[in-house]
Amino acid sequence: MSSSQPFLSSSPSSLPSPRRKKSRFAYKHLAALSQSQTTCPLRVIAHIDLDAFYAQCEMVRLGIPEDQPLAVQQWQGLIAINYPARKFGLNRHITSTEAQKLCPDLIMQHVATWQEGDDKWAYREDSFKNMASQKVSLDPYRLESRKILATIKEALPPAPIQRVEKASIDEVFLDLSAQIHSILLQRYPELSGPAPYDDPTTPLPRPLTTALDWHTDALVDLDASQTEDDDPDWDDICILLGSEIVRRIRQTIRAKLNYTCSAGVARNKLLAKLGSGHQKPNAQTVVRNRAIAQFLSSFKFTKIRNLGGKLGDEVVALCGTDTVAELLGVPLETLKRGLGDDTGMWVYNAVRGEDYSEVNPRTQIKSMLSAKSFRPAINAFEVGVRWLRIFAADIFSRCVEEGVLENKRRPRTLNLHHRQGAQTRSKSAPIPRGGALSEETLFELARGLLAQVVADGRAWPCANLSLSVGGFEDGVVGNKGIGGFLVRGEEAKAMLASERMNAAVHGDAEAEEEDGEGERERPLKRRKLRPDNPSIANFFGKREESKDESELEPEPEPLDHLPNLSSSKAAPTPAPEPTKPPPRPPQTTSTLPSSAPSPPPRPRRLPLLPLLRNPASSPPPRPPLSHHPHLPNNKTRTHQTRIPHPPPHRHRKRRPTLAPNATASQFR
Ligand code: DCP
Ligand code: CA
Repeated sequence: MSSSQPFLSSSPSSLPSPRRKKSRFAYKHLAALSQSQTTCPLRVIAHIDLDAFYAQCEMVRLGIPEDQPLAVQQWQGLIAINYPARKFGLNRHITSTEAQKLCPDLIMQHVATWQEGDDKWAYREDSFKNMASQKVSLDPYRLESRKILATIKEALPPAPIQRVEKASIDEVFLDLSAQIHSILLQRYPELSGPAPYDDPTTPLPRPLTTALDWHTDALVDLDASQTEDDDPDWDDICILLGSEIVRRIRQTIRAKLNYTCSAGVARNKLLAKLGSGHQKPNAQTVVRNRAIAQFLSSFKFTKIRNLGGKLGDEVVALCGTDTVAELLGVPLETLKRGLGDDTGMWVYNAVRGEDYSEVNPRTQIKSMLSAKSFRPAINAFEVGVRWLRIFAADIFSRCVEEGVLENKRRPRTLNLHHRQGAQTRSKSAPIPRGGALSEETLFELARGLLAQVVADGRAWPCANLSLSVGGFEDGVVGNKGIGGFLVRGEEAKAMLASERMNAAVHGDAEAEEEDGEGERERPLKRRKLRPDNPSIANFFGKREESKDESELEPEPEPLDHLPNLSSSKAAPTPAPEPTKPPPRPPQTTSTLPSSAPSPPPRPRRLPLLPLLRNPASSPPPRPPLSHHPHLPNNKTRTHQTRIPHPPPHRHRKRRPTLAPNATASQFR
């Protein structure tokens, strides 16, 4: 039966039959919900993903009407396309020239750029012609991303109830379990008492609810064994509460910042992420537990988080199919034999909608990279130095966002990568700990590293240069710091004031961004990477397939025992850091969140399968599927639960004037 309609209440006033008084869930599950346990069968996870993010940023910045087709241009390519433009068949694989033919009314807004010799990024009308002398800046989108994240966090209760994981520049996961637990206890007093006889395995009383109002949510059709006449149980109610929370968050983002986003609400990250992409733009999809099998059966499994890349290819090769429906028929033993025990198990679970990965709020940026591919290649030290000036300014401004001026965090190492033909050379240096970190410090160090490359010989022509900082350490604001880098008391204040003054004088955009947003997390969009080829060349390569610039933030090689200006001459790529085998399937990410206390696996730095095959890397035991038994069919109704309607939807306001730094010429 289709579930596009909400549950219907056939006899709201009738009493539940005595047979149906017990829930499938027990008091122990309620307790697990309050602790956001990843195996809790009542768990509720949301994934929020901004619609056509960079394109929306430009539309909001420029005050462009919502129905106007717009694409964000990077040199001759397109990197984001709004939904009105997608109706004309535009996508990321076509050039700007082709796009304009398909949609003559298209606004193409070039991304902001750093220009050689400048100390600040800007929007420039002629950027698309100046690839050789300019470099893309994604700072405008990072700024908007931070505002959105702050808005989401403000709309939620404080930690530890709040659990928000920034997954990319325009995506977050929310674990709503603990918040939903407290709402449940308020709204359903029958749940608040202790378990009878203190036995946590006692089933909960059945909800006195027969009809749930899903508002405008896109509900996924139910599994064949389920009908809309089946009474809801607590998992349905939890997901409904989750969908209310998410709807309010989306409305707040829209009202405060004017962005639309899509969301998925489900019992885990895997399903929530599939849900958010299900109905785009500006919609949220609810995947109820009893709709999971039906929902998943329509997908290619390569759409599942972590199954999109090399692992997905391996599974296709092994099983001769790319559909979930067919993979369900492949025995566990076959998957284990072909992929290794842990990976096989993970794939087996994933296609059944099982995923116990946690929402990790402690992701923090671990490194930052600024890079440029030169076409044509560059041939002189002075030219390279001019680019290093830009890279240093770019990285320093991002370090400021990370809180270096307030001693919140500070990078330990600086790395220079230089590519000539097929050869990449890397040099690194420790960043001095005494005193304040400055752009000049980074620049001078970088220049020294480039000089070393040149001294080694065969530096020209250079096709790619990149500078990165890594090894971020947490500092402590005040007088107690780790290591000697902390600046103390009055010195810190003076330094901060002087940097701000400097920023104001030079119109430094980063100073404007010091706007009190508490969070400094800023991973970029996760990209699918080849897990068996962990080299940094992957990031460059991947990016360069479609784009000119590498704006990624790969982690530099570990440099724990750095000699002064250490050198890794003629290194083909930075070496991957030895890491413990992941206990769970990998996250394919090119951003570098570190996660404490249990870091998510970072397969881009590791050969995936050999590690996953390691028996020592067993995933946490999987709870039995009997957590989610089917309900017996019973149509008894009692009363209807109503959750207050959200405020009416606000429409995007048109902005009459162009924002500062806008490129107006293309605005029609
Ligand atoms: N992006 C990019 N290059 C890519 C993919 C994405 O520069 N190959 C940037 C531009 C996007 C942003 O990241 O706006 C977010 O990526 P998404 O994949 O989420 O795509 P959009 O947000 O643009 O569209 P959607 O509405 O499909 O999420
Ligand atoms: Ca998006």
